[in-house]
Amino acid sequence: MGNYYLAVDIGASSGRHMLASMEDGKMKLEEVYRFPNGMDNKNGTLCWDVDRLFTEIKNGLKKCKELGKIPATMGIDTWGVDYVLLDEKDQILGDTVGYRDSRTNGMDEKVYEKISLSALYERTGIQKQIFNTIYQLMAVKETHPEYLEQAKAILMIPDYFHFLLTGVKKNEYTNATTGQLVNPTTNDWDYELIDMLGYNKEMFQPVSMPGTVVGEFTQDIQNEVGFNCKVVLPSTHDTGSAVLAVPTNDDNAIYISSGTWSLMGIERKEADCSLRSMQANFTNEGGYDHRFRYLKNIMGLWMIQSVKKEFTEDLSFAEICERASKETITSLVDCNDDCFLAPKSMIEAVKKFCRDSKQQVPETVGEIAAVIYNSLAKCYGDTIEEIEALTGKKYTTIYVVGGGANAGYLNELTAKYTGKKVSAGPSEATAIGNIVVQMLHDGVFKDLPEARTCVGKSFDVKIYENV
Ligand code: ADP
Ligand code: LRH
Repeated sequence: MGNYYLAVDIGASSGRHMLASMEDGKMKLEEVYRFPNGMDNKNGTLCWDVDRLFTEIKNGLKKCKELGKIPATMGIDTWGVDYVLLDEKDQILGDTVGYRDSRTNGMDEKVYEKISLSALYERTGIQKQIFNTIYQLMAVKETHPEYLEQAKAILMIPDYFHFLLTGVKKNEYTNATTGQLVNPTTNDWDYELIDMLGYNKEMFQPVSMPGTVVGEFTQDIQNEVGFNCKVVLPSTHDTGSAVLAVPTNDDNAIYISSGTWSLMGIERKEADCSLRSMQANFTNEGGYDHRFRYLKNIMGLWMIQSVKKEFTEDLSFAEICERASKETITSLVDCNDDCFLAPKSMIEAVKKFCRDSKQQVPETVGEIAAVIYNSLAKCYGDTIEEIEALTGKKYTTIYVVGGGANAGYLNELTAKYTGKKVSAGPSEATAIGNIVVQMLHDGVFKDLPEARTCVGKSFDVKIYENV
């Protein structure tokens, strides 16, 4: 038995500790701990409870100790764009506001007073999302300029947890790029842009690549969890990790990292920061081995997660899929409409969209879910057409990874609306991709293609075809 490697993968809807080891040339994965996640409404502001999340991280580490499975290395990934500002005593300044909070409303205009939208895209390659770190920092500058002045460090959420574990502050590259403040040619902070916007340059740490050692557990953490461990940076942006576990080395593969969001795109060696690409709303997120994820953010299963919470019946995701599959309603909504980002009621938002666009208004659980699943799949179909037009290539297979790979009904619809073959799985791609980088660091694989081949033979995938 070789080493254990631990991925702590925290998505917007849940977090989990996954241990991996190699057995007979295959990767074996074991879930040791899972906990819920979501933004809390704190006096009208949507916030992450980072203290609770850190307690959960330690709980999962204690579980490894209990099982007698001590990892050689570990790394944490989370959703992108969110961060903490730390003062000189390493205390968080203000709340840890989540990306769905409305504080960024109008912050785009404030940013464009300093730099135009197209100039911003040209120098970062990052798609405009009103919640990008660049706009969040503008909201801080407008409402609490003193926080920016006092800040000695800005750490993205996984960077912050790594700091709490090791006492070492690092800004990991893949997650840093989601903020729209990194230059895709130098792969470093765009200090000129940061200056232009009047953000405090001093708070940014040097950018570190995935595979870099952060450090070992502090003595306090060792005492609390019962062991020491080396922390190695994975691709700390969850999407960056998920795409590393797409089980193919085919350059003509399209993936959907399907969870709270659906991230649909391809991998490229160079960023496309052209006007055409900006107009199509594609982004170039930084990845492991200088591979860019050229993709589109699609609202994703957040819509299903939200209606599930509102349904009076307590149904599983599988049951919701089942109900939807029996419906004949043909109404469709535009999943990327801002009205679905953080509505008071997702059910009402979906109904209103249908009503306003003069389509049948869904009423039952099955009808509401059917409208959402069909609309997502339709959006995948439209996005493929855009990718094919932008790259001038034809693609045959869509690789769906993440929790959404379990949604069989959605996979069938995806095959139907795109006309492509759908390969679904692995559903724990993010944790696997996180571990892949740790294993590459440890010399288990010589390079990423070898790791992806191993992922392909270690985990089951299901194929869906439009018949
Ligand atoms: P995140 O990492 O963003 O929190 P996950 O990758 O864990 O999200 O994916 C969670 C989503 O996967 C759920 O919101 C749900 O829609 C979908 N899902 C998971 N299991 C199933 C299932 N058995 N059937 C249908 N959908 C599922
Ligand atoms: C998916 C994700 C996505 C970001 C969003 C904030 O979890 O990281 O890539 O755009 O969350």
